[in-house]
Amino acid sequence: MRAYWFDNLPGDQRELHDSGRTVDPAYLQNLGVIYHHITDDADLEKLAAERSYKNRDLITVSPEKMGDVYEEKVKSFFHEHLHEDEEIRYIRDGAGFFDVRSEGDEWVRVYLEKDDLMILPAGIYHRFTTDSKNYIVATRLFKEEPKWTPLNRGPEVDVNPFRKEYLQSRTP
Ligand code: KMT
Ligand code: NI
Repeated sequence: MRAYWFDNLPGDQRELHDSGRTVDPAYLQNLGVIYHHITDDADLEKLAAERSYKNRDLITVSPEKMGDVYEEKVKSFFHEHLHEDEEIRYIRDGAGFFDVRSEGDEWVRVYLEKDDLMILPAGIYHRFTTDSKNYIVATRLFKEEPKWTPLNRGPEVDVNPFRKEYLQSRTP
């Protein structure tokens, strides 16, 4: 895992967009983002049990797996959105970028590779993209029923109860 401020420069979303300014793990923690490096199945099971993640699936995002719709999918994952539940991703192969909004509404880019697990809190605005290798395999964990509905950023979603609760949790 590596986190840094997104450079906001034009160019393909899959490029690094590294401004050269690092974001430290404590800052991510303040945003409510939880990170673990997990190399042992037992540790994953422990975390899943502790946090009541009862369901999971495995997703591969690649042109080989997705065919013609790959480019379209990658663009859609990159639309800024939030969920009314945690988003948990455990990377099993390849790599990708999760961008999360900072307190000042800037993008923090989080680069995740194999064995990285990240939990995004409900209500945080974020987006995802593969990197220039166009390949990631991830386990998606969820508490109850899979609820993948992305709520795209906009005036209505800005006042969503989960958004409000998230903002309150961030400001002491
Ligand atoms: C998401 O939430 O954007 C995704 O599930 C993308 C694939 S997970 C690496
Ligand atoms: Ni999401």
